[in-house]
Amino acid sequence: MKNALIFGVTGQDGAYLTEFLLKKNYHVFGTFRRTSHKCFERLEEMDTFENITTIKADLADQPSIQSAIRKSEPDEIYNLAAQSFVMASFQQPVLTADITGLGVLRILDAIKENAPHAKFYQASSSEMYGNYPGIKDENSYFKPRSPYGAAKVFGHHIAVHYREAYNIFTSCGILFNHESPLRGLEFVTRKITETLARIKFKKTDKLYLGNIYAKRDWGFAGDYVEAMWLMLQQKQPDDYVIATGESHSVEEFLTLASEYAELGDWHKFVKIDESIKRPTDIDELVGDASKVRKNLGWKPKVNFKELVKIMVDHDMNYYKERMDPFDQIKSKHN
Ligand code: NDP
Ligand code: GDR
Repeated sequence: MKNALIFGVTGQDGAYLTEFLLKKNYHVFGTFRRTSHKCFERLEEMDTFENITTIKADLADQPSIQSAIRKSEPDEIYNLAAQSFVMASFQQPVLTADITGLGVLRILDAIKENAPHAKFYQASSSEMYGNYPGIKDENSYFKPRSPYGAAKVFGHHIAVHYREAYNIFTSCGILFNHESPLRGLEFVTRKITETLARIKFKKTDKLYLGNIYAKRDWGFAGDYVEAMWLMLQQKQPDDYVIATGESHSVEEFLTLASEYAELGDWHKFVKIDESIKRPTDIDELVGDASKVRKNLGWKPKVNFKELVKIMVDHDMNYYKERMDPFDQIKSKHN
């Protein structure tokens, strides 16, 4: 049985990766931060919480990182932990640089001292490319447009440096946006599907959005965690773009989701809020995943339309199940 240590097990990708690794019979160790509220909801929703070993660690705190590595004796380490919300990185740039950037270096240094033979996965991001035009691959230029993107560029380069300088197995997945019913509520896709469900069940009547013309290459998180694992099964470490190769605007996502939710024309309830727009945004991101397709045999299974449906269905069901029994009877007869 192999041991895997996941930094950031409580996040969206942490939940999907945990499920994936448990099915492969790994002993999964996952780190969490001390909080004043519950933080294992996603693992509980996936029914995996009881099957993993949790360890308290914060990427700001070197001793706790070292201790997590020593306790778990890992064969594989996945760093999914980050301040991952781009908008928040404009408001908290120093914290983002510390956790999303320096946090990677703290883990790498702890690996060098305590587990030099462990294989390490770094969650790099398409946000590193910025607004430079064209389809992006592993050789494309990085020109980040946010403190988050800049921190991820540091994390990426320092992971490559530890590979070259100390012979540590570090692989970076340059992942484009990937979503799911477990996506954080502030990210635009989940914000749309969750608010549509609340509109449907009369909990609210407005959806506030920012730049709806931005285009992203959106895939399904459940597909993307397989690529992370595949990268660590190779003989040699390397970097791979993980993407679908298609881009769609926020407006397209909104239109499809609204139609599928049978809410009709979204202009009736969407308001554009200038304060949600970022000081600098990226107009379009689309990735070329030929390398991972050719070398590792990975390809996405869920397409854009299916992704929208999965997310809308999940959020509609959530509110449906919690509907007042009296309202349920009324809605059947409407
Ligand atoms: P989430 O925001 O859902 O999860 C982030 C995880 O990091 C959570 O477990 C969070 O813990 C943890 N974390 C935050 N701050 C700290 C800290 N100081 N110390 C330890 N852990 C911390 O992100 P995703 O699952 O969506 O993404 C996983 C990784 O992949 C991230 O690094 C993200 O930047 C990157 N990425 C994501 C993409 C996407 O489209 N989803 C695309 C490209 C890259 P807590 O629950 O306590 O907040
Ligand atoms: P992103 O995802 O910044 O690409 O980062 P997000 O869903 O936050 O934004 C995507 C695009 O939608 C526009 N937008 C809005 N965004 C949010 N959050 N809320 C809104 O109301 C809204 N209206 C329009 C944004 O301006 C942007 O252009 C995600 C994160 O998961 C990162 O961690 C990851 O690295 C990248 O994807 C790849």
